Amino acid sequence: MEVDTIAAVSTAPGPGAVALVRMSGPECGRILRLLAPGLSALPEPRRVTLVDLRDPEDGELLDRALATFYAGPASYTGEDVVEISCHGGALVPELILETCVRAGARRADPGEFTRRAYLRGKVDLLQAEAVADLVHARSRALHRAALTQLEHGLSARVAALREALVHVEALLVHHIDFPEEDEPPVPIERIVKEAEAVLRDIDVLLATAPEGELLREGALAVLAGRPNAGKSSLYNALLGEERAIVTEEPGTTRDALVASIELGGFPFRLVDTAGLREAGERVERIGIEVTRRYLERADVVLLCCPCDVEVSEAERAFLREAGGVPIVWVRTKADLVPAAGGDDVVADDLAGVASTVRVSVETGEGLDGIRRVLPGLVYAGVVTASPDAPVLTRSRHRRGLEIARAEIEAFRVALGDGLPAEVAASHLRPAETALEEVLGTISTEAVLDAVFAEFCVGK
Ligand SMILES: Nc1nc2c(ncn2[C@@H]2O[C@H](COP(=O)(O)OP(=O)(O)OP(=O)(O)O)[C@@H](O)[C@H]2O)c(=O)[nH]1
Ligand SMILES: [Mg+2]
Repeated sequence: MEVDTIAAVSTAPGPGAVALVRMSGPECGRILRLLAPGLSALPEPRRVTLVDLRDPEDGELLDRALATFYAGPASYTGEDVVEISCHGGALVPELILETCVRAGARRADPGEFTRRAYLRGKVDLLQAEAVADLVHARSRALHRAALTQLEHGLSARVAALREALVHVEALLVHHIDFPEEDEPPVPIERIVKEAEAVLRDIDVLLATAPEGELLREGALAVLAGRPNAGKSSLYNALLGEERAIVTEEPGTTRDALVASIELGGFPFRLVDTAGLREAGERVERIGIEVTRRYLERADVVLLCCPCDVEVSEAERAFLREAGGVPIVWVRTKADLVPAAGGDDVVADDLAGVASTVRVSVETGEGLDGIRRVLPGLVYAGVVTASPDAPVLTRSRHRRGLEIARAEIEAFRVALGDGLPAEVAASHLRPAETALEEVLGTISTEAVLDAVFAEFCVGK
């Protein structure tokens, strides 16, 4: 395959002590030598070398930097790679990149290094995705899932599922045309059992998908309640900064505010909303409408009500009618009421409530309780799973496994209905294909474009 040499600044733009310029492709060794005329030969692979980088046209010094040459296939992309650690900032890395481009390299597309690593078999598609997740991770939970995926955790599981299917197929072939004098045919029941085992394993993985997909976006945790309940105060206290305006006036918050936050190692999008009430002027009413929309999408709701007021009928109804979404019943301003007092709701009202917490932003009481409670309510499966259990973090994975599942189920039903084994067998190939697509052993340009589009340039 004819490949060109790509180059990019792999570190984030902006001031920084050090930046990395990376090249991959057949020309990168030649380009390095062109930029570093002091080198009498290409540096030994994987050996960091101090070089003066110069503009080949006028010999002007660009930077004094560290260069490392990796000879393919023992490199990130599998091709020859050069990495230049230079001084950071807006100018130096860009100047070096520009010089590499003038010397024959092409500016890399987002994710192109990892795409080449995939195309050369250095990583599978799941590992390539894990690289993107690792770079974007804002919580320890996604960090852990990405590392597991990078270490082949998910790939190994999906590959094992595929192997198991191939085995089912082999048994079936044996069942269909065993030679007379050989062992007797494999009983259909055994084949069904093996197919069912694969279904169970797929279900275990699929069960991780809802939480796994949330790991990448962050679960929506909505602070709601009457005006003046202390929602914005709690929002600020959890974020550790004064992000929302707090006043003693009811109806302070109008627009919903969203912030990414890690609670107990898990990612959340915490939303502060306009207090719920019937009255209020136009802007506030619009704000309340926005609150309602957030409540419909919430993964968990923190319903706030001060300890020093009586719980309203509307609040009781909210608690009782809680749908599928877990609700945390938060009694705010706990400092105003001595520990035991202030709870006038009854067990009946609390039937649908997942957890109750008393908080005070004055004393800090209850804040840790919220940090502890929320991950368990949204990410229960991931919280209790072993740390290196694979998790499905993308709809791409889920869809692939769902297709495989449906085909295997159809296979099982067909055998159960006594259809000829040859007919049932027609479901196994599509199931295998679906798993191969998840792994990326087979892929289309469209899938690759979608996977690598979310990468940054230089990765
Ligand atoms: N003593 C005490 N006062 C609090 C506490 N939390 C909030 N307050 C006060 O309660 C008032 C309302 O607080 P906010 O955080 O603005 O309440 P809110 O629910 O966001 O109100 P709206 O945006 O109007 O719906 C302010 O005067 C806060 O200082 C608390 O834990 N203890
Ligand atoms: Mg507010």
